[in-house]
Amino acid sequence: MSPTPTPGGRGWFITIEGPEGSGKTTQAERLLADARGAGLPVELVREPGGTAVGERIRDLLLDADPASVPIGPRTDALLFNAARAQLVRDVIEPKLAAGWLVLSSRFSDSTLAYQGYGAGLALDDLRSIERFATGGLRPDRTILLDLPAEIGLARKRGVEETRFESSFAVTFHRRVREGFLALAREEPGRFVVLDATQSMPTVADALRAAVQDVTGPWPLGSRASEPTGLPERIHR
Ligand code: ATM
Repeated sequence: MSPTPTPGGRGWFITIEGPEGSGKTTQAERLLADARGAGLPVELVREPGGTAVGERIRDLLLDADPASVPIGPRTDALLFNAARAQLVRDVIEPKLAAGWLVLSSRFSDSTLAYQGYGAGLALDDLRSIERFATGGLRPDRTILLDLPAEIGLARKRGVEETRFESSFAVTFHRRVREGFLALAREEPGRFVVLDATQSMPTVADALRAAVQDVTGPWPLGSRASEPTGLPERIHR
């Protein structure tokens, strides 16, 4: 059963996860536009990033320059979580407290998939760091845009390549994909897995349905229909 929105209550935290080239950015932006169009107070953030310090950490982490000093997986795990801690504190928690729908392109499951399943760090250790960084915040729903590593990497080749595409072998990316799928199997109530090889509009429809299953349908059932003035707080 879908949770019913409570007037003046806490918002919803939805994360979009998936391997490279799964279309997360495009889909997240489309969902944002749809939600805004329906008058929902909504915020889209991306990881790593979303705050001034987070964007600086992003530059450090994703620099594809082969001459830069190699970064180890433990450093990766700590830096991704450092950016996450600031994002949760400065953006996600305040918006949720104000009743907004918060969409995040990647969150903690990416650390488990990339630094855990991909790079081999212990999942228990990563979960402890995550709890410390997020204060225990968990997504209400996670949509996994799933596709084979080879297809995703081919889609991204030559376009916005980061260190993760240029320095990690396809076998790493296969483990990442399998990791995401294993996480989804562990928590079927939180995850919805979508086949990201389908057409963009098909995935967009399924993604919106998965979100509305949590928030209730838009605009009916959304806080936009309540006389609270919330739509005026839509962040543009
Ligand atoms: P985007 O492609 O979503 O911008 O993410 C950048 C990279 O950061 C992505 N690389 N690839 N391929 C996945 C990686 N990443 C991690 O390794 N751990 C994390 O916790 C996060 C949030 C991202």
